[in-house]
Amino acid sequence: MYTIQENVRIVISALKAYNIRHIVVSPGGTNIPISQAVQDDDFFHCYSVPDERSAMYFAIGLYLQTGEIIATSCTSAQATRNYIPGLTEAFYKHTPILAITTAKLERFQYQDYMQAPDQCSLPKDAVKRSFDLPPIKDVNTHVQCQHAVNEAILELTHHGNGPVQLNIRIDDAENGKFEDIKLPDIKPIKRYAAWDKWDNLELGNKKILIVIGEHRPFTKEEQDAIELFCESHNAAVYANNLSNYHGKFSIQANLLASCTTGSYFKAKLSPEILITIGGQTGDYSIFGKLYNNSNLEHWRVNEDGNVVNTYNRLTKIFECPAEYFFKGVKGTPLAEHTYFQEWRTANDLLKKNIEIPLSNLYVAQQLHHLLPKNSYVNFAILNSLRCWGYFKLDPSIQCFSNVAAFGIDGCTSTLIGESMNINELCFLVTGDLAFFYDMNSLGIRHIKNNIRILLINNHGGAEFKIMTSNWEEKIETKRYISAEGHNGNAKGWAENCGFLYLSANTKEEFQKNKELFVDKSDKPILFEIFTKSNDEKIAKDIFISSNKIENMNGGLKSIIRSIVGDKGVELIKNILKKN
Ligand SMILES: Cc1ncc(C[n+]2csc(CCOP(=O)(O)OP(=O)(O)O)c2C)c(N)n1
Repeated sequence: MYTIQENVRIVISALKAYNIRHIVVSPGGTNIPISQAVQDDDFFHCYSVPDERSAMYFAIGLYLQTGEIIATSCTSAQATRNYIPGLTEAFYKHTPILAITTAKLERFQYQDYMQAPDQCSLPKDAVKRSFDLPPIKDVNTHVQCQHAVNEAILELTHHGNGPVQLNIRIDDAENGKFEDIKLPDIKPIKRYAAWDKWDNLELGNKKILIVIGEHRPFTKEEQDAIELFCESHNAAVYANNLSNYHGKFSIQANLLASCTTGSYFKAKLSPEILITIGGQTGDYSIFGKLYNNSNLEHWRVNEDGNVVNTYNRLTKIFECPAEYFFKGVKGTPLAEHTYFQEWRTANDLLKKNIEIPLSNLYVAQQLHHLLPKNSYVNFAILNSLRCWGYFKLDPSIQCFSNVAAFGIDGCTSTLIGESMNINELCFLVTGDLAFFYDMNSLGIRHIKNNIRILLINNHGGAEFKIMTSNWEEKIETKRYISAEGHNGNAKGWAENCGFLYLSANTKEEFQKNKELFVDKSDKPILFEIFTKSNDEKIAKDIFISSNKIENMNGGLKSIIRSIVGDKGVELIKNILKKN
């Protein structure tokens, strides 16, 4: 029998999963669901201490003797305040105490409601961190609670021990309701420090996908370590332009991830172990395929050791540099890399030489292979990033984008910063809203001749036209969503700032200017290409539909198509139909 309040049940289950056995309980009404759950469960060693001030010091004593993490539980109102003296001692004593406080719903705070003071406003030297668990109403609050509980418990011993507050919001209306329900299944997340033993990792011959987020170019040592790891395991590396990784087992498969259905991906391409390194990917396609994917568990490798559960499948955190991790995980070289082959075969079948209208995607298709070796390329977020992500650039080219906070506000400034101390060409691919947002940066007096700005002017945020294309009958997008009709063109400002200005309204004009744009010049160059926002969407749709892999036979269809061509496929279809 447990409370119907799921946030409480998650906490109880987590205490058991992380083997937190000792709990000091102070009496009260709001924490009844917790007292009820622990008092009849043999797993817990319960101690009753009515005075919360004393309870917290009592918990310190328990820790000093057992060396184990200690939990405490108290009711709402003044109870938490009386934890503060003991918590302060625990904070400076580096004592891992999980202070489970219970509180009224947030909407009652500061409303003269009974027993509803703000319980998360503890002094900064009382707990390392404080977590607030809302009542669970849907999948979002469910994930939020699970995440907070995991993070709170891991925080108790992260970078030194210390107390942590877990504040559970209790709905008074549900407080007296208990049912014959099971505790939810909580899988503890394990954090490994460099000095921990890693010998029971059970990598076996599992399918392993390493996803590299944004990353500055890899050192040879880093790349070698990843490659050796892949040699010894059935691993593939999913890298996009921002990963700046070009090892033997890497695959740039952004388009593939966009073109496969979830079921095909799960059957063929899904890893069993997902290892992530680097920063954010900015890559919605792969995110969509990995998020909540029940085939996989996620191992995060990062020096920060933070509980970053991007895909909602996090099971292990390795707090170390990537190179250290890949060197530390040993294996014997494999003869056959079936998993990598699976990715490569599917990826090689994609067609990119497709007729599409003048658009950002067309420009990427026509220009990506012409960018000089060793240049730098930056992408404004979303549309530009996605279009260019379908194409692999020369490995000597470094790529960046402001995908960490996803702002369109500083794309040009970032590029100009990159260009300062080099002579190689530095390209920016940007839309008009992003460009005009940061247009004052063109006036920075340090700008050199190596700047190349490719401005795709579709007169607004085409991204939102693409995003809302299925809703167009219901809502109008031009005025405020895509914000069309601002800014005109960049000619006057570009020339005022000493740029050579090129422009194109047609594919022919684009083709005529493209060589000049990627060549050396005694001026920085801005190339403005005017496209229709509808064509941005049409180009993307053609690209995706030409490569769609919808079911398990999709791969087969693509193989046949690659052998006999589109006409051949039609012919075979007709023959099959007739029979
Ligand atoms: C500072 C900031 N404001 C708003 C947004 C939301 N936003 C994301 S993409 C986008 C539209 C970008 O339009 P544009 O630069 O013209 O590129 P397009 O989509 O047309 O290729 C906006 C407004 C943001 N990311 N950053």
